[in-house]
Amino acid sequence: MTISTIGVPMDLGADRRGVDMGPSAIRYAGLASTLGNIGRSCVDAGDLTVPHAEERDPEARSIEANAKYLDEVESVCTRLADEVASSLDDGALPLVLGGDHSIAIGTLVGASRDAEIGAIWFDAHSDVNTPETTPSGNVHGMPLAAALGMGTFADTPWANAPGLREENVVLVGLRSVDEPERERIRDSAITAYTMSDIDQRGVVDVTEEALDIATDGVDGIHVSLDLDWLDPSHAPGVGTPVRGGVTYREAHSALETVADRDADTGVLRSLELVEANPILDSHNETAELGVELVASALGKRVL
Ligand code: EXY
Ligand code: MN
Ligand code: MN
Ligand code: MN
Repeated sequence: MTISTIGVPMDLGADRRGVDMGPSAIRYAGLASTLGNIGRSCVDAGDLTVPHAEERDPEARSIEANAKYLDEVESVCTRLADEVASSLDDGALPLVLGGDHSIAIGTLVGASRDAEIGAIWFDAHSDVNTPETTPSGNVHGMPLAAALGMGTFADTPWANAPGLREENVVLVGLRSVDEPERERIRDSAITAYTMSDIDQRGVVDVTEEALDIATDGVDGIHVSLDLDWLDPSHAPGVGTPVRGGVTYREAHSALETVADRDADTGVLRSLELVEANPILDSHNETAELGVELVASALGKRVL
């Protein structure tokens, strides 16, 4: 299956410059040649246009303080949803390159437009804040809540993923969850594995179970890989690092487990790599790691 790369140079959801350079850094790290080397054909659809913070009226910004730049996020995510849906229509596997994690709203909406999907969320954070609960106003802390129509996102149909149900959403590797997010997860049908679960059971066992839950009764799954899932010692180039994340080998093992399941049952429909910030990185190592992990998810093996 052809991989269709879609770049989204978005930083408005993180209110932080630098993460908008993520798609460029990931391509520079050798994405196309790496995928070519594992025998995957790859078409690059280029980057979506994303407005810059400096083009915005500061007054308008403060009005939207509980969800900064939500109008811009809507505009970008609506275009991204169309791109993702059209890649899938063409029989390709969309690979979305961020940018901050707010873009997952568009990916999930597009991926579930004509299908029932599950989602596995590899992330330090749970990303289920809403404008009522957010401590930062940053939409990259809200994409799962938006896609699932939680809180005031019930009133923003553009952000709701039509074929995604809480029952098929699995968070893996949590270690930074805000109190209102904790309650929201408890009250929902979302499954969540913390770093303690990974410590105790091992990352392969946890990922196998996550795959069982995400794939139950759906047409396929979306895998969203936030680079802050990894320990900052391996992935320093992210805007919201949290100590105590997965190691280099654990991350590869998890994504190889996804690839094994995909080889058996063809479950992987879409993939996303977000939060690489080259300004905070050292010699582009976080983007390079991201490329390696994408390759593992898409079937790279040593032998
Ligand atoms: N929970 C915090 C907030 O909502 O502001 C931090 C969210 C960071 C989100 C990162 C990208 O995963
Ligand atoms: Mn920019
Ligand atoms: Mn995230
Ligand atoms: Mn995160």
